[in-house]
Amino acid sequence: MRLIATEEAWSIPEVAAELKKVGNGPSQSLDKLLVKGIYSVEPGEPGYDAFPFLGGLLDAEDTRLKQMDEYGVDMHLLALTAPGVQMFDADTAHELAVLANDRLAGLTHKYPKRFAGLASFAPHSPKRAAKEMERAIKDLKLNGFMVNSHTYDEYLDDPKFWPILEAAEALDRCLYIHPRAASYGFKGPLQDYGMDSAMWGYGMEVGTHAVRMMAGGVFDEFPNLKVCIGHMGEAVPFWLWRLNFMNTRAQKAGRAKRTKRSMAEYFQDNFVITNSGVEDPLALRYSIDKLGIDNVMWAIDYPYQPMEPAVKFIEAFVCTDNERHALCHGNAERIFHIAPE
Ligand code: VNL
Ligand code: MN
Repeated sequence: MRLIATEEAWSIPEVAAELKKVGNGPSQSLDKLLVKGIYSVEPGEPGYDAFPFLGGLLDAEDTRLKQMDEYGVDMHLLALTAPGVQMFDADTAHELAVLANDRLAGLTHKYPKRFAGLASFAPHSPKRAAKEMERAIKDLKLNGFMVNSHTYDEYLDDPKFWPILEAAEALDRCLYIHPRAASYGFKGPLQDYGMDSAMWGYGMEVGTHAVRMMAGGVFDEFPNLKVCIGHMGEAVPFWLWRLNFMNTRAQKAGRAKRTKRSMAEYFQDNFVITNSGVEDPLALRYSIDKLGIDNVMWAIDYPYQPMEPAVKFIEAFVCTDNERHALCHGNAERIFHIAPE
């Protein structure tokens, strides 16, 4: 069975060098905890071993491919790791997104059966971002887009970002919303006990982003836009019944924007999810039964998540042949325009 892993993190030295500056700089963003840990702590300094990911992020052709061979992973859908270019100033962000996209396309063209790629863009300048998105698909033949949640505390339901959504819809490519740490106004109680991280804060941040987009009527404006969220849908599938019920009530009470369709319909038609970093068979079964098998894809979240257990998890997952085909590669091929074998 062809195995395509759909949320696989990667980086380039130029972005790592810029993130090192962020880690050593005055930023008050909650992302700084992770960024400093990965990019700014030198070997031997305290905390160096807490975030041992830089080697795995910068490597595609060496250890990563060897492990893919060892565990039978055919393909990684790579994307520039969070927070991507979104902590940089607008021009630096744009230049590094262009560079990362070129580098990523180099890998996907060198290894067309092993790597596919989600393009980066700098949301700071939405029109310029839309042009880079077009270049990434039409010239570089990349497979879709990734954005790391908020940009300077602003979310994609804000019409200022709509040129980006318009481009994704027009290019017929999925926009993957990956976590980063919570925005400034959202960070208060997440600052303690490691809750800023993938443990809890990341899911709250992206789940909130997805709900903002649905409640904000984004999909009335862009009915064919496809958004992917990872980590088993960042808990949204589990909330869906109540979201739908309460949003309907809030609309009647005049507290929520009147939308053409319901949240249940938007989530069904405009979202797909991956199980990145969640190896829980009950959660996967629930998500498939709730959303439909066409809307769920397998992912590892390498190198933040080790490859071997993620493969063992999907191999052991009890499902029909049809479901396995969809989860392991069929949906990824369709949604990310990856050539079938
Ligand atoms: C972590 C997990 C970080 C998954 C990630 O991106 C991620 C983490 C920065 O465990 O810190 O995609
Ligand atoms: Mn990830």
